[in-house]
Amino acid sequence: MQDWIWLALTGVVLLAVLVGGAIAFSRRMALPPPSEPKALPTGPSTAERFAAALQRTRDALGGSLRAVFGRERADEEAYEGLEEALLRADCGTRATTALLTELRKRVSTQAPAAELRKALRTLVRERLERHPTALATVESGPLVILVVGVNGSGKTTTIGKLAARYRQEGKTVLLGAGDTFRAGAIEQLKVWGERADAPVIAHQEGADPAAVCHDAVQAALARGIDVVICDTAGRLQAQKALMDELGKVRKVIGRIIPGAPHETLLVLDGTMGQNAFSQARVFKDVAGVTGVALTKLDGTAKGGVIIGVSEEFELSVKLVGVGEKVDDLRPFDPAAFAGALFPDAD
Ligand SMILES: Nc1nc2c(ncn2[C@@H]2O[C@H](COP(=O)(O)OP(=O)(O)OP(=O)(O)O)[C@@H](O)[C@H]2O)c(=O)[nH]1
Ligand SMILES: [Mg+2]
Repeated sequence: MQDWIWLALTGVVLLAVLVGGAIAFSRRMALPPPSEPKALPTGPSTAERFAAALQRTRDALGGSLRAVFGRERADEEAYEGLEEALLRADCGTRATTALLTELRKRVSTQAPAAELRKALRTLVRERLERHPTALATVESGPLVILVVGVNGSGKTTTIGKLAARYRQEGKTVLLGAGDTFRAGAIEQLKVWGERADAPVIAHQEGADPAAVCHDAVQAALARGIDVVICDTAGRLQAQKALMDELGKVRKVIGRIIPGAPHETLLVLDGTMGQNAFSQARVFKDVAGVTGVALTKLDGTAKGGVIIGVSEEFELSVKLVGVGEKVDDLRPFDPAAFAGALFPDAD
């Protein structure tokens, strides 16, 4: 009889240990919990943020444009003034030429120069709308986004903000700490991961970035995550070996999910001006860039880069950074951008 009681007691204890262990294990594996979307702090609308972020660019353009638009006729001198102003705002020669050629067709030299303002606004919007500005989506399985760019352009910050945006939409997000090169990079991404409520897959400093991205995508698949965003170390477009490394990362990701990465975002520092053009040229070729995130628009008078890069490389700007905070990333909106750059009155 006593043996029977001991046997039953041992059975109960064993069962409790097993069930407890299973619960603890499943909690650890179920990352992230299907928690409610994290709301971003509500702030001004995209149009307002664009207008504020483009203040410096507008100021730089302002004086010369006022003089152009104030002329009696859209004559040769008006066009010369316009050309100078667009080049100064870093639109680049190709975009400037294309804009002026089209404007000449739309606005007669006999028309008041004031008509140029509206025509330019419409034209800039139209040209920017030629390329899709929305981020890629996938039917099923994780959407994989690879983020590349030169040192300090704002990659990690943009990843953090983007993760927060997806979380706000109710999507689950996982981050891959593919910058194993710079000291503190992994920690920085983890801080953003915590802020955005997105787990981070990381290896040691110095590890192979392709291996990290591999594990991140695998983990996202296994956990049924909606979006995986992989960080990479900053690299100069002239560093061949480092540029080639991006090719390897892409290949490894593509082997797990054919067609991935679905989006390769080139993060360009908006304050860089002309250098952004050479970055876009090399990264587009080597890393298969599908879109641009232009950061630090709030701190630059060179916002025309958006027009230039989009025109020259047929690359759409998809995201714009307008500050350092978590909600300071906006989907690119050509109408809001053109409206803010060439307002009806200034
Ligand atoms: N004002 C402003 N600052 C920004 C923006 N985006 C990023 N930054 C700042 O730019 C600096 C560099 O950002 P990171 O995200 O660390 O850049 P990174 O490209 O990851 O840098 P590396 O990893 O060193 O190559 C940080 O101080 C950011 O706060 C933006 O849209 N506006
Ligand atoms: Mg970084």
